Amino acid sequence: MTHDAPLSFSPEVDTARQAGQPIVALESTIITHGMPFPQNLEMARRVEATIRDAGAVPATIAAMGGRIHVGLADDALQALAQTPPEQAMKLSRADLAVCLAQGRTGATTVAATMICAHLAGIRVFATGGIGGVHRGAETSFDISADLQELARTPVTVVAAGAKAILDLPKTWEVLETLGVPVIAYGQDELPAFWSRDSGIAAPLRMDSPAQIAAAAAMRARLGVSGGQLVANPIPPEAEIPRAEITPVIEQALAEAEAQGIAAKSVTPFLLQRIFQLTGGRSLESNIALVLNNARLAAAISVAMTQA
Ligand code: PSU
Repeated sequence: MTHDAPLSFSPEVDTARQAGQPIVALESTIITHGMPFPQNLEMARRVEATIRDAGAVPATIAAMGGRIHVGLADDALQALAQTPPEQAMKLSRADLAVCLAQGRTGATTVAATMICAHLAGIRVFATGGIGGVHRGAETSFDISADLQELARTPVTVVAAGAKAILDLPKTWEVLETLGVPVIAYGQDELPAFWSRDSGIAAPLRMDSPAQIAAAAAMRARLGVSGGQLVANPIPPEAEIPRAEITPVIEQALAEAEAQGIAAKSVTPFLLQRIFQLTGGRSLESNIALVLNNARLAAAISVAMTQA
């Protein structure tokens, strides 16, 4: 590799790397901008424990003090969880280097976490839901950099689909155009974050971690750049059915528009508003789906190291 990235590994992740053990990358924007304190901290700890229970090592990623931290000690996780969103940069491909060069604190989105995971040699990453094409993108041009990153960086991302606040059909269209394999796990339809179904047929379906690991390995052998997206449906007991969540999403979107919320603030605003409108239920679902994705990502990383 030709890069000279300022990476700092936690002792646990460093040991795992040297031993060739399975590692799962985790993002930090979900902690700083995606969930309120203290549920964000509890979620982050439970996700890490879930990955360890499944036989892999968790590596939560964040930028601090001019370095990319890969694996956070519990005190760093706590500090991050208590950082007000306006004090942590929400990092994507465009601003990761700036944050590091200025020694600021930054939380990594899906796009930035993929870049950092790849630099660290980690091939699998678990999150909640990726960013995508925002509703009204035909006039706002608001499309998450997550999509472009999936097309460039060879990391398998496990998510419960794209967040249902987005324009899901347009999001899948863009991923198809970009050549990103979108794999529904264990069902024929794409999931829709809080809901298991979206009404949209999945382009690809796989039913085991081994199949997903084999697909990533073959892509590497072909020299085809980019990652793959595994769309893992939320467990049935935790879902909010589509008919119930749709009017809530529409209300939150209307409020965001009326208040002129734009750019990086849109997703955090909508998640927070949907949390209020559902009396906290959307957050419980969000945590359940992240844990479910962590379990699958760990199984994929185990399958990759066995291949
Ligand atoms: N998954 C969640 N909650 C989140 C995110 C993912 O359950 O908050 C974050 C990820 O970091 C993702 C970002 O990259 O939301 C997308 O933000 P935007 O729509 O502004 O690109």
